[in-house]
Amino acid sequence: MRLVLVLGDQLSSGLSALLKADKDKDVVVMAEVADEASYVPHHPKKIAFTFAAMRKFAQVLRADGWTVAYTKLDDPENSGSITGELIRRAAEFDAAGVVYTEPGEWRLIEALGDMPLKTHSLPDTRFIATHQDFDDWAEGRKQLRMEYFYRDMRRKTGLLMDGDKPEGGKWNYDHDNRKPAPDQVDFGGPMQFTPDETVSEVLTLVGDRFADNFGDLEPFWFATDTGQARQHLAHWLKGGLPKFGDFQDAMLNDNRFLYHAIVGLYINAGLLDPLEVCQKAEDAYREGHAPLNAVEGFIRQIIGWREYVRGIYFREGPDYVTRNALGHDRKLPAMYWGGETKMNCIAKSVGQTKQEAYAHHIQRLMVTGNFALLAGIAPAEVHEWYLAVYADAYEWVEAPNVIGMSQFADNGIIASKPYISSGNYIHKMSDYCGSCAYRVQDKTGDNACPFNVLYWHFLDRHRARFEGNPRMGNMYRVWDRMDDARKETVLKEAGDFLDRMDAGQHV
Ligand code: FAD
Ligand code: DLZ
Ligand code: SF4
Repeated sequence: MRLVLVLGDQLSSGLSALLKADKDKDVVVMAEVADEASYVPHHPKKIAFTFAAMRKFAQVLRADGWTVAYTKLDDPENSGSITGELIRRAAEFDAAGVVYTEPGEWRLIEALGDMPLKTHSLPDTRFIATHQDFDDWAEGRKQLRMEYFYRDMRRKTGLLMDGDKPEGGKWNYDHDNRKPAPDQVDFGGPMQFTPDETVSEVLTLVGDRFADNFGDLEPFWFATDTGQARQHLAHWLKGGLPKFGDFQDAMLNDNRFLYHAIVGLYINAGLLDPLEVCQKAEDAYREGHAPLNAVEGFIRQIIGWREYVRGIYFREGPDYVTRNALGHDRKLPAMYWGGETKMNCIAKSVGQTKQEAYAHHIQRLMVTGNFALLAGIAPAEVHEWYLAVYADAYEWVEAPNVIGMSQFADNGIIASKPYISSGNYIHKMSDYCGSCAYRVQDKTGDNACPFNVLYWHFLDRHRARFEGNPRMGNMYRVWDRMDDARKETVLKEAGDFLDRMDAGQHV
């Protein structure tokens, strides 16, 4: 007999390791372990979600006839690591070896490969593109543009295709998306689930063991099994999808979710299948329930961006997370861990992250990510923060988004130019600035929005690298037209702001 490892983000009945195993002979190993729960200080909601979903998936497997050796975090025998549990279970069952589906993180891939057991690693077939598919696509290209990769994924899946042409005649309808924040949101947000017995037990455990981690454990409302995740999806397809595209980039003080799907955590953990999710979104379009701009935009995020960033993570290798092309070395300020800040956009994005283990894409990219990049925070610290605080964060998807897309630390593999903006963009897309202690209209002075001065500080200090970038020429031309006294004031105010922030002052 062999052991079949099922990790906390592999909770899918169609997992390649399960398909390869023999239900009558093999033993499934699942383990809640200190190593996984603390390699970064995960948000307590993320830990509770993972453990609850693991426990429920073990019940499903048992009901389906599998023998499951499940280790709870507080089991006295718990060795504290995935490899430790496999070695212990191999001795217990006299197993000939371990079969597993490739984990989504180099750290674990390496640890499993180094075990003193016979191992058999299988590809993770829950993705559309294999590593080979991605490498074949990337090979010989000067620039790895997501848009072209995405078109291949559309052809491969047949999603939103009209023969060999894209539905509606265009591949990408982003032009119709990205409207500013609406006055009213007519969707009530994600479906919320009352904790059942399994979830309640986990909440007690996590509350006891991870009380010091950043993040509110309760109220806890996530779906924790496939049935619930499907109900949640159906609820969103009906009420959220039709306006998903229009308001994809908008941010509001009093609405954390707008029209977002909040499905990343369910897909990444294996509770929902990405193709099933996309197929249901396409059905909504074909039935006339949702417009093409919304459905195409949503499907692009999943078969485009999600697959693309995974391709980059595995192509670039284990050192990707240590890259720091811009040489940034500032410490992550306390405001990211809930410390007070006068910047309302940061306070709101971090505040909802603390409460929900969730922020949507533009909050991640253009508020917390933008600020970290402008301020020159060490990318490794930014990466650890994102990996810890979001319920959908696993390194294969988080690192390319943070190291690459958001912090430009991979020197432009993912982003052709840094995602930076002054306060103006945040003002246009949100209602944050109206209730901020700073004034977004002020370009300099005591009350000026810090993004306004940091923006120029960033461009000025990285001039040698970016002034030749054709997409950034305009920015440098505007800077160059400013008179010297004004430039000096901007740079001094930005420097003073960073000094005050470093000194732990309330900025
Ligand atoms: P929606 O906005 O409703 O989008 C639908 C789905 O599309 C998402 O659930 C996700 O599966 C997929 N998707 C959208 N954008 C991306 C993207 N850029 N990369 C990969 N998948 C995408 N996503 C994660 O799943 N885990 C992360 O740890 C993560 N970290 C991020 C860090 C930064 C700095 C940025 C800018 C983005 C990050 N993203 C991450 C991508 C994106 O922000 C989240 O997938 C999304 O906010 C999840 O919320 P949702 O399910 O409501 O998504
Ligand atoms: C995120 C997470 C946490 C918090 N805990 C566990 C755990 O105790 N056991 C487990 O098998 N998986 C856990 N996970 C998910 C893993 O960290 C994830 O499988 C790897 O990071 C690879 O993506
Ligand atoms: Fe953020 Fe500046 Fe707007 Fe304040 S004024 S919310 S700091 S962008």
